[in-house]
This record gives sequence, C-alpha cells and structure tokens, in this order.
Amino acid sequence: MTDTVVANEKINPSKLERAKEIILGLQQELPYYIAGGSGPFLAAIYDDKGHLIAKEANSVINETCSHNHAEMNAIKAAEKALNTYDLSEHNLRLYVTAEPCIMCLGGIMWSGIKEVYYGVPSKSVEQITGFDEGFKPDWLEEFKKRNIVVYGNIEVAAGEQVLRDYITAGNTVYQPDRD
Ligand code: AZG
Ligand code: ZN
Repeated sequence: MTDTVVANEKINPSKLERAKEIILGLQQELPYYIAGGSGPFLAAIYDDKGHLIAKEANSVINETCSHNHAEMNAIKAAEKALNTYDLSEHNLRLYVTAEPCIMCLGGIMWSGIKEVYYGVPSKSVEQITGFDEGFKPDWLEEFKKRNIVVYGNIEVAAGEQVLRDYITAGNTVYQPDRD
C-alpha cells in the first residue's frame, strides 16, 4: 500500500527530503534493535542545526513498562540530555517509524517538541500487528492549533516490512487483555 504524504502545513520539499532520509535510516536500523529485545518502533530527536539529541526504541517488553514507547523514551532522553522538562526553546524535531499512538500524542504535546515526522500510519500498524493505537480525531489539526508541524506517511513500504517481519518472527504483541 502506498500512502500519500500528509501534512498540516504546505509541504516544504526540503523538510520532507530530510524526513525521508532520517525515517528510512531509522527503519533500516530498527531490526537490530528488535534483535536486541526492543519493540518494533524507533524514534529520534534532532535540533534545528541537524544535531541528533536522542534516539530510542520502544522498550515496553525489555524494560517492563507500558509507557515505554519509542517517542516517550526519546522525549525523556532529550529532556535529560538538555536538562529541561520544556523542550520548546530548543526547536526540536521528532522523527518516528510509525504514527504516534494516543499516549504519545499527549507526551509530544507536553514536551514542547515543535515538529513531528512519522512513517507508517496507525491504520496500517493496526492491520499488520494487531496493536491498538487508539482514537485520535483530527490530531493533525489539533497539533496545528498548537503550532506543532506534522508530516506523515513517509517511507511507508519500508516501515511496513519491518512490522511484518516482527510479527512473522513470532514477537510479542503487548496489549492489555480487553475481554
Ligand atoms: C506504537 N506506535 C508507535 N509509534 N511507537 C511505539 O513505540 C508504539 N508501541 N505501540 N505502538
Ligand atoms: Zn505511543
């Protein structure tokens, strides 16, 4: 499935090219993190000069914490590295292999991250893996109201393949029991 790029501003070709390069790189690295016990999502935070501030994988299983999504881990690492709970003055961009879930949208909102770029859309994550990414009505518009730029559906095919491989290899789909 090839999705077209979505954005909550007029698409800036240089931002999109940079995002493609970074997200494809994250998708290529992700299998090594999975082989080491991480979950199938990877996030990186860069500053406006292109310096890498934090890069973290999902560690729900290997660190036994339901909050440990890639985005939450990367935000926490960036706040520690920069010694602040408010990242807004640092003008940071978050790049992640898949669309943020309902929890991570909240985490991003509270962090002061200025721009979000994601790979595989949630509907595709859900179809491939069975994870429940949550309800997120009009979140691109809601982020726009808060001056948070979002670009999504970037390098989708490569990201989907990593998720398929995660499932085919018999890895855990961590979920609360809803029966
Ligand atoms: C997830 N989606 C994203 N984007 N990142 C994670 O770490 C996740 N865990 N489950 N769904
Ligand atoms: Zn999440």
